[in-house]
Amino acid sequence: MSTELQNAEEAEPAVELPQLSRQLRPSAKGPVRIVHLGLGAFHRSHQAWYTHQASDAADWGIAAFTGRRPDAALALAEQDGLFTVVERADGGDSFTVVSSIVEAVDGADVQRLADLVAAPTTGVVTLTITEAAYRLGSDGHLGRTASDVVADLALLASGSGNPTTPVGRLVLALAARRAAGAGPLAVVCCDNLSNNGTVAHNAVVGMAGAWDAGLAGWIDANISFVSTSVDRITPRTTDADLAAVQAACGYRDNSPVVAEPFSNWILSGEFPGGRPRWEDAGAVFVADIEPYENRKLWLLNGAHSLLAYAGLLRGHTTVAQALADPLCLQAVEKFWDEAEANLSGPEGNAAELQIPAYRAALLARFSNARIAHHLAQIAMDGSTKLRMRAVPVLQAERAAGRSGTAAALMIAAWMDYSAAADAFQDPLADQVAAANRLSGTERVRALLGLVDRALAGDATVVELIEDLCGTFGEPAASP
Ligand code: CS2
Repeated sequence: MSTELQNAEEAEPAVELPQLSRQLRPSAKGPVRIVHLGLGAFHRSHQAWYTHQASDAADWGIAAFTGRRPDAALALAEQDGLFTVVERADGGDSFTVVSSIVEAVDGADVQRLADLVAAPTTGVVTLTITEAAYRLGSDGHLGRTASDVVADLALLASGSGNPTTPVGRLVLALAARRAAGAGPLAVVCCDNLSNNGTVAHNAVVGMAGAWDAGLAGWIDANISFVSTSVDRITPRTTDADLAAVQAACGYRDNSPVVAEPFSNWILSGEFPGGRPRWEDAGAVFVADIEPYENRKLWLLNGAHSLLAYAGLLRGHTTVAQALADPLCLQAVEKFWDEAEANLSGPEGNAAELQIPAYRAALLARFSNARIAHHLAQIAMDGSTKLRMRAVPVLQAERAAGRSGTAAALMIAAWMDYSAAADAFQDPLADQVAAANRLSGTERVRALLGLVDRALAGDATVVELIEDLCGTFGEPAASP
């Protein structure tokens, strides 16, 4: 059931969204068949939006659990799970009320999560828990030394108390499903990681196995980990966005989400517990996802990270502003050239990926000045993001006998930013701060080691990155 509210005249004035919900949802809410971890703006503009548009949406209600923002559940629950997607194009906004979320829950309610995951009606678990939340070690498996992972493993072993990491919570919920004999389901990772299904598998089975080998075996036999490439630029919602929805639609929505009109979802894997007809909203199912993942992670996300670090060092605030700076734009174009040289399509042919058109579209998407996409938001968790966005391109360039200067520049910009930033959010923030207390080559080697140990052992790469530091501005003096 979709309601397009194109302009103020069509909407009734001053209606509260819960009241509106009775018109939008005259029948009972759909049953929960999807459990989501990581209720944030991106989940609502992407997976919830695709599910809402599926022709069988009425059968596939979503119960969404918050991660870092428990208040998001309260705000959404107060309006019956309904929220507005504002599609913000260069030429104006359009508004859709999305009704696929039927339950919004504080992530700390692990009992509710376990009950829902254990229900035989649940067929899909989707994840947007951030790249850093998988606690990936440099070997691609769960790093078991992070303090919250250690604490969750102790909790699971003792059988008392609730895990706090999303992976720990999911492991406990899957144990409940096993105990209930509810059978197989699909875990669909929607975070920006290469081979994200495998990453999710390794994290979940890694934590389960450290607790109970039988559970790890059951997960391997019963849970399908689907890989996806997800795409929709979704900046943080602002008070001005709330006011814009009220002015245009005539109702008060405390949880709207703003996104670009473009969206893309490519998936690969099995759905043993069924799934909504996401293809009705344009989702694509493929056998080999890697070429599409690399295209998106390197070209879109890689350019984003480069613009974030370079742009912030040069005093810019948003993606559109950074892109308008010739020095930043030139760095992006050069990085794209390097990335493109290492991309190939599913049949082994780069032309299949239509990269020139993809690049042109990205330039248009990034320059949408009506989307205030803050560089500071993209800059977070760089030590993890660079592993997906810069490292593979740099490695591929080195393997081809080239320098990989543009990819190295992204890493150098991150290093400069890490020393200059007032607020630096990263899972390895303490180690980054310690590395920044070193100087010269030692500092560069230590920082690079946090991103990729092998590259840090390559003296040529360390020297290249050291030379590139300072390109976008000098970092502040070490504390
Ligand atoms: C961004 C992504 O914050 C980031 O790191 O690069 O969230 C990006 O906006 C999305 O992947 C777009 O699909």
